[in-house]
Amino acid sequence: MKIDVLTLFPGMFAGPLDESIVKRARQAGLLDLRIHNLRDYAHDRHRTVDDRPFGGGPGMLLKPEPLFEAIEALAGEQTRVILLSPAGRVFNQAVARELAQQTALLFVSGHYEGFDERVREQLADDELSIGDYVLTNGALPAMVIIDAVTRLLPGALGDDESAHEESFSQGLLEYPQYTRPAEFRGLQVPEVLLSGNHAEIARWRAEQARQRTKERRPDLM
Ligand code: 4GX
Repeated sequence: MKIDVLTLFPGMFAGPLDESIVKRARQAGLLDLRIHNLRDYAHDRHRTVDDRPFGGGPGMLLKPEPLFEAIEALAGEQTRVILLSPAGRVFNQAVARELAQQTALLFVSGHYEGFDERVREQLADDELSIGDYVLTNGALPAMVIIDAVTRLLPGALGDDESAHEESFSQGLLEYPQYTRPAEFRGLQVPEVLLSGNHAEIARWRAEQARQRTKERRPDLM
């Protein structure tokens, strides 16, 4: 998969995407990830990317010319262009699975009060939010989505990581888990898990997952 990111803060991307599973996916050639500075597409003396809203009001908007030039340069026929903003549809595991099917993604990170509306109308295929809170810009949302999508690319996970879509793919939260020792500071691991009775263990886990989901995330049920 090819992923391009258009941002005013390319430096924020150094680190999170150079570690762990994403690092390995890039090294293995599963993911071709490139970060681009929006300011490189502004051509006036001050490399201006923002301007004041028509009609007045507080704050600044990303102006259309650098965004149009950049997106037209970076997006191919097959590219899904995705704006990051709190006004987008809320990202979740189902959206991650959908994006993992695409050939190429271009994330456009919002900043200031947002984009000139013509960018939305003319260039965006999709607009995503990572949740109902306000960040300083769309760089972290882009990284969150890239991380969640990358681990779904075929071959990205090693054997020990593979099973681990459980929580949301089954639609329930995970059951409680324990590792050794069986007793720690007087705290016992539930007897059933030490029993070796696999049918009973499976039943216990399913029931725990159901209870926990009902208690913490009834919206998932
Ligand atoms: N999930 N932000 C974008 C600027 C902005 C404002 C309005 C477009 C429209 C966010 C989120 C998020 C803060 C990134 C505001 N862009 N993005 N930025 N939550 O809070 O995605």
